Amino acid sequence: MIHDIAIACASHSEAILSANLARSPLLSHVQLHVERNAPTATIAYNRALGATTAPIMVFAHHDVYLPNGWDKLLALRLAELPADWAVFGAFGIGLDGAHIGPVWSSSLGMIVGRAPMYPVPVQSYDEMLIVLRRDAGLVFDETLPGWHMYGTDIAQIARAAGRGAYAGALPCIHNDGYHGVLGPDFAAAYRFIQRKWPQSLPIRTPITKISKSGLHLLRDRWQNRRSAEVREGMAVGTDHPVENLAARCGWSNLGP
Ligand SMILES: [Mn+2]
Repeated sequence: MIHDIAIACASHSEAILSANLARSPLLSHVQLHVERNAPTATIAYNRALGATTAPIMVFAHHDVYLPNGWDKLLALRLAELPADWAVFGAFGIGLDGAHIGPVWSSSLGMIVGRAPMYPVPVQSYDEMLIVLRRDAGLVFDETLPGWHMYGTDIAQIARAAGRGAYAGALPCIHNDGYHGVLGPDFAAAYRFIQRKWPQSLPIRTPITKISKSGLHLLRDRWQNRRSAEVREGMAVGTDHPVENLAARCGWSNLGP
């Protein structure tokens, strides 16, 4: 191992965990720390930080699968990062709004995000997978409620601390189910980011744009309801073996 890494996960379902993240081949030689029954995502992730010591922490959803060789690819990607990096992600939103990936999304039935030739500075992350460098000293903000937008908040925390937040080509499988309408918990996270980072607005996230007026929240909730049927049709379901999804993407072996 070039980098000493640990995987951290907040899970409410042993079934989802065992069908996805727990099947990742790297777990034969990498620690998996699972936080169960945490009240919020940020509390779960800070608990995981406190319970582990690895210098590189990979925070992954329980419905994420890391294909064979993924840790070797991560080591390559981390070696490409500028010295100021504190956070790295598999899917992020560039400062120009570009979607940076690529990752497989079962809810969308496709590979999403550009495959950049170099690490790209980002303003937010999809929460599916976030890499944190422990010696940057950053922690998640436990005043952020619920299970949304902690990927946006940690990118902003890093940038406000004068550190780099990047995304780059780190393929992985997000075996996520169809997402219903954006609920009040999503709106609460939106308002939180809006209040916390006024000088950074607008901030684009993978789902919406956080603006001063907040009109985008209303617009995107409306469009989200309107497009529910189309989006449900795009989702491929979560019952496909994750190894098969990786194989379909050509990602059965990511190692060099
Ligand atoms: Mn997920």
